[in-house]
Amino acid sequence: MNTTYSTSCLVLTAALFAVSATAAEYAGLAGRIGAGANAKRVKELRITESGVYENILVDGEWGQHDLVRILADDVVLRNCTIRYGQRDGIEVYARNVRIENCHIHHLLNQTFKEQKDSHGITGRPLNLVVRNTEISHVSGDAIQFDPSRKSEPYPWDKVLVENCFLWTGPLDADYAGFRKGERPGENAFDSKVDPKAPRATITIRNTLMKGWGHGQIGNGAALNLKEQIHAIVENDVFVENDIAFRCRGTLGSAWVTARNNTVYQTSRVFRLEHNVKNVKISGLALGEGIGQVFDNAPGPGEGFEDKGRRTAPPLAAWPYTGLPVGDVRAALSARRVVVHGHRGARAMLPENIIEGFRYAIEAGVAFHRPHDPARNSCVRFTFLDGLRRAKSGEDQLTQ
Ligand SMILES: [Ca+2]
Ligand SMILES: [Ca+2]
Repeated sequence: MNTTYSTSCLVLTAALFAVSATAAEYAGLAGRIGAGANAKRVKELRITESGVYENILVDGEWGQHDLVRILADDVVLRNCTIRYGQRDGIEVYARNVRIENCHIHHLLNQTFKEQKDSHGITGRPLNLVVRNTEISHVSGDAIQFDPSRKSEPYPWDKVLVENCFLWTGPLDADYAGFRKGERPGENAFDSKVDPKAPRATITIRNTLMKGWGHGQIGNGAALNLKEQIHAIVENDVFVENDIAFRCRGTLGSAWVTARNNTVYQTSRVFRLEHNVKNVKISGLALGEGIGQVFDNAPGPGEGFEDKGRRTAPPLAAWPYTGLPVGDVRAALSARRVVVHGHRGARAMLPENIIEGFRYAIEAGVAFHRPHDPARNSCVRFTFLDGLRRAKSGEDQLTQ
């Protein structure tokens, strides 16, 4: 750190101002969802060719069939409403699929007492994005992969869920075999994996999960993370759940990275079962109505971390389709560190390149003061407690 690498300083300073100007970040819907008034109406949709499918109302009229099946690669399904079925909403057995701006609701199999799964989105996808989509009132899971735990022709992997609203609550009327007031559903997301498959990955971010548990199964949870997966759960908000994170160590153990999540009105925030490995929590914010943070059954195994709690913003009154994640920078006890540049070979180290700095900034570094030649330091920052992480070179960034 003897020499300032001034090019790094300039770029870094510019990036910082952009971050500082960011408005409140939301978990939940980010725009209009569902089919329009002029939508084509069908009772089922079978997609066997690549392409864009949009503005379709798939109303199953309570038939005992899956409403949408995506069986071709390279498909976009958007601005559709999928409702009123006694089986699944969307099955995806395909690669490179995007589901966005959809409204999937009231998929109710059998009765509340004789519970059978109807999922919002299920199947065995590879490279799936689900974005700006609301799923509610399903008798199984809002999203579940893979119900048959298979690897042929490929196992499920690489799923991104963002800006979604996955919820349940008491039914406002009778629907099919369900009665008014019953609360259908198991989980917002539930994982099943072929034990011989590589670890499947899913990222769930900026998503609002509400109302799971208290219903059709015991230990009902928003997230039922189990078997051989790595789940990255970040910038999500959980409201009114029995359990927010149910993390399970059996059948290969789930790995769970939970960053900057906010939880309200939840009996148990984490239920940690069977020495579940690599549960890494950072920046957890707990708001009103929290029972216990950890329900250890019996608790975490190796690789457990819990760093840097935040304070949750006040909970808005229902109804809402999105909630602020909270300003991850505001509530933290500040700590100053120096991020500095180098010349020559050290400038090539990953922690000293602009990308490394940019990563740190995105992780929540706040600007403190600019270039200080007298101290040979490039830029000073206020580093946010709990966010001291970087792709590499954490020592450099946290002094
Ligand atoms: Ca099905
Ligand atoms: Ca389930």
